[in-house]
Amino acid sequence: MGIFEKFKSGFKKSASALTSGLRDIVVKKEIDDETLDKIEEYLIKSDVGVTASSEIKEIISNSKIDPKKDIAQEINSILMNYIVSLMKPLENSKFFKKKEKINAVLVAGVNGVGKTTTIGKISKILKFNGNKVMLAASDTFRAAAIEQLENWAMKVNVEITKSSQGSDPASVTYKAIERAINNNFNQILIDTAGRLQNKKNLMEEFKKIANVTKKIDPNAPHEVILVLDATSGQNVINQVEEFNKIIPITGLIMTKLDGTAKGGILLAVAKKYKLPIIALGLGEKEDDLQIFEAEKFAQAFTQTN
Ligand SMILES: Nc1nc2c(ncn2[C@@H]2O[C@H](COP(=O)(O)OP(=O)(O)OP(=O)(O)O)[C@@H](O)[C@H]2O)c(=O)[nH]1
Ligand SMILES: [Mg+2]
Repeated sequence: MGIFEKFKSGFKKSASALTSGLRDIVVKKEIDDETLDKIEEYLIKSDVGVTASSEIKEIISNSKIDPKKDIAQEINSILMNYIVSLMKPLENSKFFKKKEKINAVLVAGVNGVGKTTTIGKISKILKFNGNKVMLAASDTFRAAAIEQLENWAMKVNVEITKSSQGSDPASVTYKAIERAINNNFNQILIDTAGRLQNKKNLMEEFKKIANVTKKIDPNAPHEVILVLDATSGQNVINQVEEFNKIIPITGLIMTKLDGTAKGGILLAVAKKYKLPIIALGLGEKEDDLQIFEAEKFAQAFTQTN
């Protein structure tokens, strides 16, 4: 299976729910107000978000759709154009390119969203692009976290700096960056423990990890990536909001799009925050990461070619 097919099949649940849902609504030959309302309601139910849904409704209502054409298909292509124009500016493929200077990437997110797995997958691409990659095992909280990251380091053949469980995550981070700089690494990916966005002390600890990087390089962390789990639905909005308050997020990665019909949430996040989208997670294996491209996402989401 090629990467686009994988991407498309990963989205099957979200996309077929959406496209067949729309097809069921558009039964008449013309789009009247009742149909427009149903489309909007359906998009909101699909987690696309109120703002984007009402904009899409507006665009459909202002479009002169030829009743001789397949109306559901016409709506699908309006949806596709909408997604591309919203998300094209959010692409950031340069994230994966070779960096000349040290690039410290802090990876954050609530529990179990896929931070550690995503770091493994990202490392593989970064390394392939000629980067010398160091992982920092700064999740010292969960018992198996260090070992899990070590397994990924071994699998994709990159370095890791670790400490013992229960040690201070900020000090491991410091040690890892120092080691990376002294040994000419150009990428360092910092794995952090999962934390709920409403737990104040854990969010303070996160800030401390970010601040310690600045002691070595005032511009660090160069990237702060928030990992979001697509199966969490509307809750991801609140996660972006709260993490962003603690330290400005520079990019998003959405995982588990392979196992949910709730992929529409990415549109809602894009509309509300306009944050760069780095990549999408479509499975548990090392190659199950798609660098974000708006057209591909739109095609997969609307199941068009
Ligand atoms: N289906 C699917 N599973 C994923 C994806 N990304 C991660 N997972 C799985 O989700 C589970 C949690 O992944 P982790 O990488 O441990 O998540 P984490 O955010 O590091 O978790 P904590 O460190 O405990 O907060 C694991 O079973 C992963 O294999 C994805 O894109 N798709
Ligand atoms: Mg983890």
